[in-house]
Amino acid sequence: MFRHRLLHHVRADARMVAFVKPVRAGSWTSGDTAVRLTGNSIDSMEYALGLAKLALGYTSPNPAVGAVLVKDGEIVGTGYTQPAGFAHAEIMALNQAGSRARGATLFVTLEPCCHYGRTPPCTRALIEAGVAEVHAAMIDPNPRVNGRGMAELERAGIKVQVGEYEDRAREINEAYIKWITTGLPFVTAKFAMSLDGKIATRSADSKWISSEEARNYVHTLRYTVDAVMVGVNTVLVDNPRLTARRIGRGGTTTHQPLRVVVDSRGRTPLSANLFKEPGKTMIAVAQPLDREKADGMARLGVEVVELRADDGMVDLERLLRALGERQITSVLVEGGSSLLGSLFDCRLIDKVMAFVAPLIIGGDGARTAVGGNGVERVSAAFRCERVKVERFGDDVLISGYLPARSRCSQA
Ligand code: AOF
Ligand code: ZN
Repeated sequence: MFRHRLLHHVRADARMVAFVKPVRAGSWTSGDTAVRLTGNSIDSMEYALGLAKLALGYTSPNPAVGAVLVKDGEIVGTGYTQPAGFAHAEIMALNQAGSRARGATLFVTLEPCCHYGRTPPCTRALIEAGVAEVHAAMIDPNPRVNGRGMAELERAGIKVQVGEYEDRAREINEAYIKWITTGLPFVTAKFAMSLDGKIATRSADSKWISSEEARNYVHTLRYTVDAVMVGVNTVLVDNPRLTARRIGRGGTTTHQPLRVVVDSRGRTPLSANLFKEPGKTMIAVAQPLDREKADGMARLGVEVVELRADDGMVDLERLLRALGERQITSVLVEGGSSLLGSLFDCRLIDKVMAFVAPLIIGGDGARTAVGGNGVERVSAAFRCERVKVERFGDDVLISGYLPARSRCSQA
């Protein structure tokens, strides 16, 4: 009976289930048995991580958290974070468990909050419900929580444990972690290139270098980030829409990331495709727009921000800070070559996602993925850590993280 309800719960958000991979193959299956769990802590935390992934993409700026309440080896409640301003994961699980929460063990992917934010503290609710034990995969880096949640639970006589699957929990909320601790969004450089490193031919044709599978996945990525960013050249040459499509029920979603165009001289035409799409657009310029363009942008509801750096271009670090202030926790940079080059030169990239397609384009004049100044010596190159390789059709996605270094030292 309960399992049935659980299956329902997981299926309730078909929009997400369609593209969220289970944490481990076989962790949940179709048919009568929704979830295979033995009630031990590893399986329960793994299940909680899967639930957290279901919330990714619509909780921002709140982290995506999953929670599982287990009593006598049986799951009595599950939940994941609802959109910002609505219930946290623990509250969802407690509501489902009702009186069965008394004496239960909670497995949660982030330390329960102990402060009044948009919602009341989860610690209070857990104590009042009589939960006996709390396992959190990681401490909440929010300075308002940061260990105080676990301490409060412990003071109330609850057994606490931190750290099961911490790396995986941190990966799910990597954007939130950076934003809440620095005020800057987590920046991912995404590009699709041929085997010889080109992102277009010498005549700027780029449709399509990557496989359909890879391009579909990009829509999923767009869905999970708060903003998508491109340079004005990409708008002028490719005229992209920059929306998350091909996902959700019937392949549509109303949830769209903010579109940001970096456009130092204000060359984005008012007729650009990205203005015709649902969702908001921001243009970052380094000099005031002429009157007509400014009025046109205002009519289109576009936010124009002027952030001039010493070199007369848009100050990218200030732009990221301005986005962070608008509660943008993650930015997916989709090119082109000069914007990515400037971001790498300023050391503002946190993660790289490079799709490599088995094509050779050739041509001295054909653009490569990352322009800018680049480094002088190979020993100074940006080397990714925690590298992962995945396949999308015949394409390969190589992703990895860049270690945090002092920012913009060479800009
Ligand atoms: C939890 N469980 O599922 C999440 C937490 O404004 P509020 O009330 O929604 O609080 C936001 C903060 O709560 C957020 O910055 C983070 O510290 C924590 N998120 N905490 O106990 C959850 N999403
Ligand atoms: Zn909470």
